[in-house]
Amino acid sequence: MGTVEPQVASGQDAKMASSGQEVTDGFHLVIDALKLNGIDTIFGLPGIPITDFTRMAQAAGLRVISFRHEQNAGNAAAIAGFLTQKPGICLTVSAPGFLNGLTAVANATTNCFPMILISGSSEREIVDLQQGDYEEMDQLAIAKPLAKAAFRVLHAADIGVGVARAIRAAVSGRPGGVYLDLPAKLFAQTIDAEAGKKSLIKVVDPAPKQIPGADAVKRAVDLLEGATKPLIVLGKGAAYAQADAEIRSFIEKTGIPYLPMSMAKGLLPDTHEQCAAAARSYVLAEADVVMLVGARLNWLLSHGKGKTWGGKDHKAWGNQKFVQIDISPQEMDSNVRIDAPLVGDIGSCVSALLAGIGSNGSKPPADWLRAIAERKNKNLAKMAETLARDPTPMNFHSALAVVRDIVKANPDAILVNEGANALDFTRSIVDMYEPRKRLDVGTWGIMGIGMGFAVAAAVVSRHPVIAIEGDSAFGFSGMEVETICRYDLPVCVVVFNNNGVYRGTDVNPTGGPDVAPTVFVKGARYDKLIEAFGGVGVHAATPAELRKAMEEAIRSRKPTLINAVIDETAGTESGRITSLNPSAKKK
Ligand code: ADP
Ligand code: TZD
Repeated sequence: MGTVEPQVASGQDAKMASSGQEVTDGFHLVIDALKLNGIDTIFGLPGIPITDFTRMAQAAGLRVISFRHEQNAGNAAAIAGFLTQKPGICLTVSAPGFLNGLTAVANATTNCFPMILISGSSEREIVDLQQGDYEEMDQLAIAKPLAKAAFRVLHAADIGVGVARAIRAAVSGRPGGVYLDLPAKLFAQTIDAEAGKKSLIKVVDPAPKQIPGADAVKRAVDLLEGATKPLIVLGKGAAYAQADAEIRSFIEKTGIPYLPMSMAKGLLPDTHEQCAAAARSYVLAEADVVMLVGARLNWLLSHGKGKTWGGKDHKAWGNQKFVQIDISPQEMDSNVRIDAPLVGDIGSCVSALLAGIGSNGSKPPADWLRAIAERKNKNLAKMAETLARDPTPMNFHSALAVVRDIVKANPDAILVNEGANALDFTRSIVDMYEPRKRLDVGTWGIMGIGMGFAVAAAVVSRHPVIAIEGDSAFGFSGMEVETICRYDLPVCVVVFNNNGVYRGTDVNPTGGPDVAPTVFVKGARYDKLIEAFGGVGVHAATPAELRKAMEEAIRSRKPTLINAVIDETAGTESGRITSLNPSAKKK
């Protein structure tokens, strides 16, 4: 191949080796490898040893979005991956920057979002002898248990392979977070330019289709066709798969009622007549055959058993049979028996099912549909009554009645959502109309995704973004309002300010000067925060004020933060999952 021996370039941009041979270096090879694979954006935070890398990437035409904290850059990369099916890239410095980004990698892996965390690292020989280098840490070893895969590149000639492996690991099969360790020395290594170019890999078919077996398809079709109370559960895997037309066609052709998990809302409009979300507890307990499409039977679905599913006690299984579509074979039987596992990518599986049911697919029995419609209408009427109230101060419902209207009028806007009550109420009150428009705390219920998700959603979609944030949740990533202003992103942050975590009413039982652990500064003005950076801050104490401010934010596309004053007594502890709090036996 005629490579020159790797050497450390003395200048920043060594183009010619002493022999006169044209050379390239690690910096340029990483950038070229990313570009070759269609990566156009990097989310990161500069510093040793990647500062020059960020400059060169920008000079090379990549969009480099700089954050104020790596966790937010990592969350941005992860959700960019979810939205685009291309791995989102997060770039950080060594040890502390790497660790800040690592939470996002772990969260991405947990949620099946494809991302690659690229971190610079310190001198291997010093790190491995633990001699105390600047930002010393064995990053690869630490990343391994939290990432779907982790790689290190030591030689410039291996950069192409390293990037290709990272991309494949992130997006193939079940997507996840990948770590790519790039030691400082690698960036400055030079090799022959031609050899470097030849060493790069444009990944062919990074997420190959996985076609389900014909027998597995038949088993699933038979089970569904024999059902008297069928139900489909759509998960965020179904949203990720971008098989929107196939999924909609299958649901409408079979007439089977469906339940969207949080981030699958909008795959079909929430107002679709087959949507059973408003009769959730009824359909989960009553259905006789349930087909899971890119949704796991984890805690969010009560592990497929217990009272939620019609079981006698918390360990008991219900009477339903399950069909499960998932790209991961190991997901099957993880919590209860899966009677008809359908392993493959969702597009291929749903297409095969569509072919399998043919044109004579019979609709579910009318009494099942009628029973669901009755519950649904009753619950929707009850909700409409609650939403119509106009209490002072605002509560979650009266504020969300506004958000609901705004989202309805702007169905292309992306809704980011975190908090406890602010999350649960938004999920149940605000209808979504288009796929992949709702981004939230996901499988872990993690706080802190808000501003990272909002930045990435605006950057990759160019649509307006509305972030509905509990005041506690907002605090985890709030400094990124500067980032939102800096890049002039069309993001409207609404802080549901009820003076604390869950609510603002706890008192210190000792009567001492410290407030209770869940309480924040009363009457805080989060709107002032964004004004410091030139954004629009609005203090909204009534639904009318909130509506006006949100309408203006969407219209103007200006970075906006609305401090929405919510009754501090309105929330409940941990929102809908109060029961997960261990309660002390000794009072
Ligand atoms: P939710 O929280 O919405 O219920 P989960 O994150 O629990 O969703 O489940 C998502 C599932 O989707 C994972 O088990 C993952 O393996 C699966 N998945 C992701 N992408 C695909 C795909 N393209 N085809 C099939 N399954 C997929
Ligand atoms: N830390 C992290 C990273 N994730 C978490 N989920 C928590 C802490 C615990 N937690 C929740 O589960 S919700 C929440 C915390 C701190 C905040 C709830 O308060 P809020 O929302 O102000 O954001 P509401 O609307 O007042 O309930």
